Amino acid sequence: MSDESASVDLQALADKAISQPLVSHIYVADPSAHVFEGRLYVYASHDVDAGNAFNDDGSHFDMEDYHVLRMDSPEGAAVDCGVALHVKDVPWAERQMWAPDAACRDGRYYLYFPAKDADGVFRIGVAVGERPDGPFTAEPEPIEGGYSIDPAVFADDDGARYMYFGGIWGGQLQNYRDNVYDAAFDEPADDEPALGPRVARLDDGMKRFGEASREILILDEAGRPLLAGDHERRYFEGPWVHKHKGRYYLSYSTGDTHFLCYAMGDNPYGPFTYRGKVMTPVVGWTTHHSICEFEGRSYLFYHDALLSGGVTHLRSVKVTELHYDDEGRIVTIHPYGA
Ligand code: FUB
Repeated sequence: MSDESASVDLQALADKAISQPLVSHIYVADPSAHVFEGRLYVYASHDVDAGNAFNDDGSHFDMEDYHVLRMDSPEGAAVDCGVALHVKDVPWAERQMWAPDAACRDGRYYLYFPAKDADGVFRIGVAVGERPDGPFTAEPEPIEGGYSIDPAVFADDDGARYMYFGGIWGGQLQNYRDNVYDAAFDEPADDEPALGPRVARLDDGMKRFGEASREILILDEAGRPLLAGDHERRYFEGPWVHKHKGRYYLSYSTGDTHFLCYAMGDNPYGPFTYRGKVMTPVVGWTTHHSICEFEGRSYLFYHDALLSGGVTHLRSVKVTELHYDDEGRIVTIHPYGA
């Protein structure tokens, strides 16, 4: 994972950028947006420069806390609600507070987050608060069966909540098979099915899985599993599930090819069939998003590294409207114009 933005004409891209950072006094990334109590809340990683070397493990993403942004509308100003949770207040976590998400049930709010434990293994934890912007109090132990990175919680119409998670390379998903960890496990060969994200229904208490997580299958349009060598389409990290006109959409990052892609399915567990790109690459190595409806319109929350001059671990959150065609396909967004 290297910083590939050095040779890019950043000023030309800045001139054509379709959106501006929601906040510019700090760097924030990995936005998970939700409407709670009639307002938009964006749960984000808080990027800092810890001085670590760039590598494929993502050691340069060494974040310590989370900030929540609040907006009255997608066009309105974003208010930084301050620190919602710090790694020093999470008993089991050592470092690298990566992409979070949040959910609400029965008037309480739950912040879900990945971090490395003392053994350098990513776990997924939960912290509980009384308000959408926290503060949140972390549970003493990570969620049993929650591992790797990038938790995203989807609330279905029947009230069930599902957590999607997992990311390869620095996110360590390749070290698991059937929920068993072994550092010797690796990515499948190029001609084998790619690893998919995991999904598990949360129990009603929201702090545990109600079942063992299972892998999600992503198929190509001919019904065959996407292959591990298909880097333009295969799952890498950053899952997000939303529903539109009764169909389930799984969107995600392709990592080293820097696309946001999506696949469609008929239920929360999949399989999902690949349908195309949500967004073409942004400035910076990572691309990460969420999709949120507000007052009948759909919005894509995403990040890029333009404000930092292309420093890949110093990112800014942005938002733009997202559109569907008549067949429910997402119209591809070009962050710096078509
Ligand atoms: O912010 C750290 C990691 O970068 C996230 O967990 C990934 O999704 C990528 O955005």
